[in-house]
Amino acid sequence: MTNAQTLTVAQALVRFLAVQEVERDGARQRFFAGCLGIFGHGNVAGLGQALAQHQDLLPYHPARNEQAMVHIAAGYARQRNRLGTWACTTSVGPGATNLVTGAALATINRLPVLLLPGDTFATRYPHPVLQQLEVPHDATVSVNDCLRPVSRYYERVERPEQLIPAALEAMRVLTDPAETGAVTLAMPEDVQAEAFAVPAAFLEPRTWTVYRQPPAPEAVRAAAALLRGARKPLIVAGGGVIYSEATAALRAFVDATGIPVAETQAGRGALVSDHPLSLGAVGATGTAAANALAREADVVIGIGTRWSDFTTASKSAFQDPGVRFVNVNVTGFDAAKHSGVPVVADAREALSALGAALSGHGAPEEWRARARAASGAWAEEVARLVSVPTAGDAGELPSQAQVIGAINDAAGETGVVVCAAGSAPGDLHKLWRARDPAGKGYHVEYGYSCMGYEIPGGMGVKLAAPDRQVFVLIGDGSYLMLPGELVTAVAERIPITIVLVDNHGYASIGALSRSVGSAGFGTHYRYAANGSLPVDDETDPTRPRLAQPAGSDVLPIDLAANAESLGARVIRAATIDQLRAALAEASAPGAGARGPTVVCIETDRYAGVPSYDSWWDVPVAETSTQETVRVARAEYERNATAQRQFLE
Ligand SMILES: Cc1ncc(C[n+]2csc(CCOP(=O)(O)OP(=O)(O)O)c2C)c(N)n1
Ligand SMILES: [Mg+2]
Repeated sequence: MTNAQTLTVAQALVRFLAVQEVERDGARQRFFAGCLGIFGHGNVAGLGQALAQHQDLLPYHPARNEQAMVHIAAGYARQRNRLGTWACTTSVGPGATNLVTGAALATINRLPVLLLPGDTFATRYPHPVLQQLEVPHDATVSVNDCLRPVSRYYERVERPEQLIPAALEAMRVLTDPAETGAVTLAMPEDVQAEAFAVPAAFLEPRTWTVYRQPPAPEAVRAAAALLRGARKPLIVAGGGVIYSEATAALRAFVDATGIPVAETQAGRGALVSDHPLSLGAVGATGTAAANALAREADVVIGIGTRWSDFTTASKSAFQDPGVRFVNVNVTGFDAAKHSGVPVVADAREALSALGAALSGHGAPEEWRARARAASGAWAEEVARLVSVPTAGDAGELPSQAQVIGAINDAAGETGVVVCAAGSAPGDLHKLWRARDPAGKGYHVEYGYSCMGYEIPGGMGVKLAAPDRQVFVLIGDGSYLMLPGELVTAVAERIPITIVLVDNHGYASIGALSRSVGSAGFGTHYRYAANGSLPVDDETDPTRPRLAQPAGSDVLPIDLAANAESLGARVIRAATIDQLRAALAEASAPGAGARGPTVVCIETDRYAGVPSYDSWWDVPVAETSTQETVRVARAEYERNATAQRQFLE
């Protein structure tokens, strides 16, 4: 072959990844910031050698846990509106299977990440190798097959030549907004180190253009006809609005039509909170404003949303018997949901086409006035919640709402809040005042709601947007899942501020447990007393408290000391004033030179933010010897009658 170079498969892959670029609207950028990894026998000789040889082309950064490194890549990709990511390399066996949770998160959130797990020998000669799963009836199976259902593209590169089509397919999927997610190229350890003649063209810079799919004219006409007849139209903005950089187009559409906007978790901040037609969060964790208008809406335009059960309040949020949906989405799969008019298109293109088709026709003035009033009343409710301590049992401790208010103030217009699981995502969804016009100030991973995402996700955000301050809000439970990645933040000097909220266990699932009649069983980080786990006392359901059996003391865990021992700078705050001072100190110029700052604060586990006429379908036991469960079941059955199927 002419114009070919002899390289190992790993060397060819590293050189290929280093020169991939992505372009949208004429702006071009490098697609892979670098490669994250943890070495073992399955990748140290192949990819490890290639990465060492080509550090100048593709920077390598060691992580501490494989799941976490995928979260770093996903956080980065989301902050970059999917126009950039990282490759992640692992050994065979446990290193590879640790990727599964990260891959699922990326795929569910439709975020591009490239996974390069090592794999067992293509030749099979030395089998079984260390950490190999042997399946007696199928020699082609390895543990990496676990990655198939959570990958949008999967390939095992069993011959050197196979790298070329595999790498090209991987790039096609990663850069396609309709297909993107985790992409896995499993790399047998012998093949990684094998040399072959690599065509020069494979190693040349390559640009992947992200086209903006225009909507079909018939779809726009059908959607516009529905909207012209609507008395109570409502927009539900999802992550697609932000990824498409369509927030200005959304605002222009709203200003022209007067249609109010409610937001999903991924779409939160698509419209700034002080816009008079911004209703904020909708659904199970929705605001009083959005939930009230959703209940009555007759035409709902979902833009870039997958309609998760949190958004639809398990299909109970929209109660108009004739409610119809218009679904603007890059994927036909999501556009077809709820029997909606499918507008398969890029969000920005669709908004401008719909705006033109409506040519000034908008929502009736009465409905706009309702929306403005609800939006204003909600802003007042937020101000109340973040300032007044909602005294629970412990009384003295700050509430999580107050913590969120302090972070919101510290973040200003350009800071980014990062969160994923626990009670904080719901509180943030409701309370956060979104101020960044591009919608990049709010980053709650709620597709997979994965405990442990917060710290590595926040690191990815900071790497993607070094000029923004990043505030990670994390519960004690989530912290304990993956604290080790703090070491990576320290090693890489990534200056993020982590607010660690200690409420001695799972406030979120504790409240959910009480609502299904199980009194917070198994959700406290406390000693068992006489063989029994501590539970909550609900004699007064408006003021739950710990039943406090003697001996069920809090565990002697010092999370601040833990963070300190991993190399982070730690500030302990006991009050909201101290928290505000700590956030200011953490954000002071030069403060982050050493890396991450962890601000620890204890909060009142029982001081929750109310749920505003919403519901989430979590089935309650149909029969039980416990009276609390029977009461919860009756309530469940009453609530479930509000569920709708949206068949027309
Ligand atoms: C990896 C993972 N395991 C389990 C869950 C289920 N879950 C959701 S929230 C939660 C508790 C979170 O505790 P913490 O971080 O302390 O937040 P809090 O509920 O106290 O606000 C659990 C166990 C999850 N989302 N992710
Ligand atoms: Mg907790």
